[in-house]
Amino acid sequence: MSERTTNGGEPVRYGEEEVRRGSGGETHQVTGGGRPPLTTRQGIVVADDQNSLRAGDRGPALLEDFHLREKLFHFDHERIPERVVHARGYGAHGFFETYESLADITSADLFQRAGERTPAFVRFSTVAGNKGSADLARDVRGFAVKLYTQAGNWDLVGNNMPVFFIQDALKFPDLVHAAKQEPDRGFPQAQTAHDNFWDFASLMPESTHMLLWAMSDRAIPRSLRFMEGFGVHTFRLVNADGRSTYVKFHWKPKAGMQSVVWNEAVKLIGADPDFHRRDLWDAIGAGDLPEWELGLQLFDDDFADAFPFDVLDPTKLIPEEDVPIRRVGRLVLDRVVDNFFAETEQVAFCTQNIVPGIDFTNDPLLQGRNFSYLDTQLKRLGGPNFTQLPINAPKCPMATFQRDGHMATDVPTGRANYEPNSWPGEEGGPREDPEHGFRSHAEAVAGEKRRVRAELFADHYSQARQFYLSQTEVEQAHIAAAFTFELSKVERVDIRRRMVAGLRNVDEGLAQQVCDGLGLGELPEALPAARARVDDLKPSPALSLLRNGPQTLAGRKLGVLVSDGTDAALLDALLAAAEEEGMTTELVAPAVGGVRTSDGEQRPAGQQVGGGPSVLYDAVALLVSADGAAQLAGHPAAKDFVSDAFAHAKFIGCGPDADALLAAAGVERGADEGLVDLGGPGDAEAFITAARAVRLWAREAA
Ligand code: HDD
Repeated sequence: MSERTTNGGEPVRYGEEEVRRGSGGETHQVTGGGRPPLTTRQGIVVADDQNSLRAGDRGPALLEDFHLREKLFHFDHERIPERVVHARGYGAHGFFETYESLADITSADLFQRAGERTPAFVRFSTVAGNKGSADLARDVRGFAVKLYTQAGNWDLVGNNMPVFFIQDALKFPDLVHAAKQEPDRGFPQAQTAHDNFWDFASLMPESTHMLLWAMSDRAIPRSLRFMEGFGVHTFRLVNADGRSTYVKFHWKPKAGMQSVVWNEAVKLIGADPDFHRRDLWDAIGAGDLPEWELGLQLFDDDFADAFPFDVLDPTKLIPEEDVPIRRVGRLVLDRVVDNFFAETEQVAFCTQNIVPGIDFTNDPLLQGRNFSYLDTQLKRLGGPNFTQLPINAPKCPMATFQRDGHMATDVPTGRANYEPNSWPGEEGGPREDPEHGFRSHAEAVAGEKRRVRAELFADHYSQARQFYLSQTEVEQAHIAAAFTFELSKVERVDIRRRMVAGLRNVDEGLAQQVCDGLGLGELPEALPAARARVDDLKPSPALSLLRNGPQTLAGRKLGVLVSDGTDAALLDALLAAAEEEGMTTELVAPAVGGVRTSDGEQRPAGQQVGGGPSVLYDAVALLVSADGAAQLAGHPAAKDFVSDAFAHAKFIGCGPDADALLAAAGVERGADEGLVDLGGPGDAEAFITAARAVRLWAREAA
């Protein structure tokens, strides 16, 4: 043990776990107790991390203080450019498990052996907002999957919507400029509810189908765990004989789909800007592992030729009813990141990362993406060696003659850094492998060099209409409300009118509702359509979120409002029923310290009522004592807890003594079947069973 004196005059001892004084007299722990010594980046052990080196007690800092300089230098360079789109994201590790061999349709190594697991990393994201924006913004969600296969990395860089705004990558910078904050004023942040976006969108009829998706509740998912993912483009699978099959990739959430309503999203943005990432972190931490099945839609040239749209057009989908989805494996996320920056930030996806057995098509959006992703990483990650970062490096053997560059961490050995070479054995380095190496599908290509779009790309409204007609009435109403909300934020009336004019080509009823909602007066004349609509497209029930809801509360969260004197038996019965269902539960109390229940026990709360609004939960219960109800009736946040849950069509379990609170919130006990009494035996189970519908949409329509 050693001792020394700080400039505060206090003795300090080293060796065992000790405390010492900084200049302000505060205490700090020093090394010992299993903690390693703090060092500089050069490995020099730091003796004092509280005071910079100065000449005299009150003198200037000294230039020779390498610890101070190194620490500030590194801090000054901590930030890297955020992604130009999809800046806000959250990732997790997991694996993909193959159900059955797909050797007949693809030679891709990961699809050869049933039961085989391939490590995976997934990053979910919003598109338009900056890195610090809120999770619940109305936006498309990125769904980027990196699969570290034994034959190299395969990145499936998709979204939670199966189509896209534009058909040609040349328009991507315009789309993103229009969607992000306006350049002169630097706002609005993380939303498309502004003039520039709708100006562009209304001038680009090809965006119509995607706009319908973006204005649907798909754009405000309840959880990243409860949304679908799509590879969007048509890709190819190629088997060992070189035979190609077209494929569309789908991720189907095992937990079912679920979104929030817009008013809820607005409140969630304030209540918890990290709602989605916290949910993912918590679920994985609790062992409730998020899971998706990989679905393939497989089709051939004959189908493609007969399909009324071009399968290379990324603004079109192929309805599941036309080409059924074959489920071929599952993706499970089982590990949160150790370090957000090292993994989630530094992960670099690229549509060009494909493996033998998978290939591109000529989708013009995909072709442009194939350039853009590699290019953007160079800027964002600062050099060509980002592939050597652990999160990006393949987990299979890798050997290349690419050398040097900024931050190279590989240490290649051997004399040859070129080929062909005549150095023998290992000295000569790797060689190409005609048998196992990647070969492009030998597609015949011919044509005049021109800037054109294929004729079938010109139908911008048929599938938009099909999507709209495939929705339930509730979903259709939400779409109309979303268009109305967004266009109401647009200042220029001519832009509002132009958009409504475009919507007339989708559905007159929708256009009329939006027109009325905007107070536009007369419906504007419909925009001319470049190609006549195909009007006999059958609705596709698979496109409806509500028709594919969970019918279970597993993985969902119950919020229970409690007070001192809450009936302990009722509370325990409810918590047990919820846990039996696979829900997580949280007590919301007047103070986070908790409440004393009727059995005299002190129960800590997860939230205090001001910080635990009902938007955080999928269902709520009011298990307050009569005194508690009376007190909370005067508490604005408690009243909102109840009235919001009601307005958001949630199921509400009403304890026997909750009347004063219900009345204060303007909610009548038993007014509909979503208000379930909790009091007698079996009530808790009955409440959970009823709440499996997740929302009582009839309440919204009433
Ligand atoms: Fe993109 C990021 C998905 C069109 C250019 N894109 C990015 C991410 C996702 C997508 C999920 C985030 C990756 C991550 O988490 O790191 N992008 C899509 C989908 C598209 C699409 C599904 C249409 C089907 N993207 C698209 C086009 C271009 C780009 C047409 C350019 C021509 N995308 C980029 C990018 C980003 C990106 C600028 C920003 C950060 C990054 O790549 O790594 O290169």
